[in-house]
Amino acid sequence: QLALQLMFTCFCISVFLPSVLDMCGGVLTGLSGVISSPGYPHEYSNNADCSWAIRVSNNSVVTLVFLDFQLENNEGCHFDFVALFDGPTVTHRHLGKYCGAERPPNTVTSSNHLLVMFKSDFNIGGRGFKAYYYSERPQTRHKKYHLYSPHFPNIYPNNINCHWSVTLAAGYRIKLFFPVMDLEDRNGLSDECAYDSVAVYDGDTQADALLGRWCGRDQPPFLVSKGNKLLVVLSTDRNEAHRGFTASYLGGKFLTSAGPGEHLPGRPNLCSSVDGHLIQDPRSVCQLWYCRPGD
Ligand SMILES: [Ca+2]
Ligand SMILES: [Ca+2]
Repeated sequence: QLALQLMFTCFCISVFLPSVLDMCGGVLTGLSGVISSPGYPHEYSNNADCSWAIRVSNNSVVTLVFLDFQLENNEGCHFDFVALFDGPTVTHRHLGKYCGAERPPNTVTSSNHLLVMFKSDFNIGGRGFKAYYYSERPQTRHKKYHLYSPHFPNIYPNNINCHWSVTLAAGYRIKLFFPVMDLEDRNGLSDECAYDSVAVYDGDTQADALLGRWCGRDQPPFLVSKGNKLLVVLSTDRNEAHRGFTASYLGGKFLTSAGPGEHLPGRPNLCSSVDGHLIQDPRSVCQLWYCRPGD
């Protein structure tokens, strides 16, 4: 019976090294769960070929979050890689292919299926990866989401660094605005937001394009992401704190088939970057945030 069970649960047998039998992959149907490369956190085997088919309840979507990631690096990820698909099979939309040591971004599917594939080649390994997934109901239409600085409307703490990372389903964009902005004023000499500031990045890391940095009572304009991710970072210094900020955002999709930042079909001089194109709400939203002591 054990042999039979192995046949069903073990998608990943190292063909070239018969002595190494790594179990990996499978069908996951829980509301949430953890997956990791074979042998994690020890080095994964060569010639691994694992597939996890994640299926959550109908009308829910899957969010995948990587906790740790270290694979053989190679431009284009041809040797060892993790590939994600927006559906139950590899014929569905490709959500990303990753290798190296940089943690892949959080990924949200557009349906209740996610396929995670891990492959390694014949040599050079790494620690592998560990990730968890969870399912959630897509949000209702025209829902607005909110962020608040810590303790708002009371004064925020000194010496903190807070990150809000907003991820919508692939294909959706984020429109962000700040109804309340009340931070310590800019440095009068340098005219820069040198003390406390809110910065917004057009992606999920501070290496992505900076959309702006604000402080005092400067009201940021409406901001629209190029892709489905935005990062909001609040940094405060050692003294003088104010009420902080509130931010609200909506998600939406473009009317045209042009991707974010692409030219509209037949309109080579128009880029798809206008607020008015936001017409539809995201199927799901993922908002993670944390604060830690500042530098
Ligand atoms: Ca390898
Ligand atoms: Ca301050």
